[in-house]
Amino acid sequence: MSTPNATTIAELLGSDSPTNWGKWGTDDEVGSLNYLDAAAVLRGVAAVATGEVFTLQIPIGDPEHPDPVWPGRTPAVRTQLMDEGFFIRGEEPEPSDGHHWADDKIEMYTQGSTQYDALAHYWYDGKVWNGKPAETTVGALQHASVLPIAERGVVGRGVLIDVARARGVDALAPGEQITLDELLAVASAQGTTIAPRDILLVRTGWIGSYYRTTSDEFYRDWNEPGLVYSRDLVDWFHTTEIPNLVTDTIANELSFYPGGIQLPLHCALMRNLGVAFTEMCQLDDLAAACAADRRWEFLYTAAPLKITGASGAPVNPIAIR
Ligand code: UVW
Repeated sequence: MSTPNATTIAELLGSDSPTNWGKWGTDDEVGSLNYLDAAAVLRGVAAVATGEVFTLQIPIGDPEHPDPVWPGRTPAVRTQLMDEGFFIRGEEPEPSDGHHWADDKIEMYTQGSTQYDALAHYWYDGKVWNGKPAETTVGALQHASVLPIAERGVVGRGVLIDVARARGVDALAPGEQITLDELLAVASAQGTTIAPRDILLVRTGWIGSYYRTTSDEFYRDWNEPGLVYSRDLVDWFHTTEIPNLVTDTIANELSFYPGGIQLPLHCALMRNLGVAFTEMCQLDDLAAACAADRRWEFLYTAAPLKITGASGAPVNPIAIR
């Protein structure tokens, strides 16, 4: 069990934290996404009622709002490499057939926008998802990179639990915690059943707040609000067979704990249970539509970019109500 006053992830989680290692074979790289079988896909399709479509990605490379990133990372930089200006300035020879074109490139962290984490993105005790050695991450993720998630795709029934709306705020404040009890109470107040194998979307309003404030304000006293570690929460994810946690924060959970512990749910859910993490989704418009007709279930679909060996990859998930 967990050690009181823990200062490491191993102490906090204890030696009996549940795992799904080996459940889908020793070489599995997509973990709890295996729960999204054909029946789960059809349950998602059955949740579509009105046909409204919501894209959940935040913009990449918006010069007005540099992409929000975990401190220490830098926002994406899009560079224009070719456009009409090159012809106007005589820097590009005129093609004989009259065609002109535009080209550009992006330099960015693979974790630097709305993104899927690879299951081997975060670990403790020298082992990543499914018990593979942490040395498999050296140079590139040889096991459980984002590529197998990208190749598989993610489709299922999504449910949105709108904690910010339930609290009557635009966004939770830094360091505010969401417990399992609150998550289930909000679901109940919404009249939403979180069924086994549902893709869980939790709204804090946090990323939406980035676009309404200054960078200084957003990054001040950095401690993202979100789900807080408890053994009950981990057991609930385990028994409810949640395949995918989707939130509107940069790292999907409360950032920091006493004792210097950072992001323990990355370890308890992603590394141990194989729950896929989708981070930095813009959920505000979807939430408004859900609140308008009090229907928080939908078809959720996503496929991150296929980047070999990467610890994450950008994605533009789609929710269809
Ligand atoms: C960190 O790794 C700090 O967070 P994320 O999962 O958002 O990349």
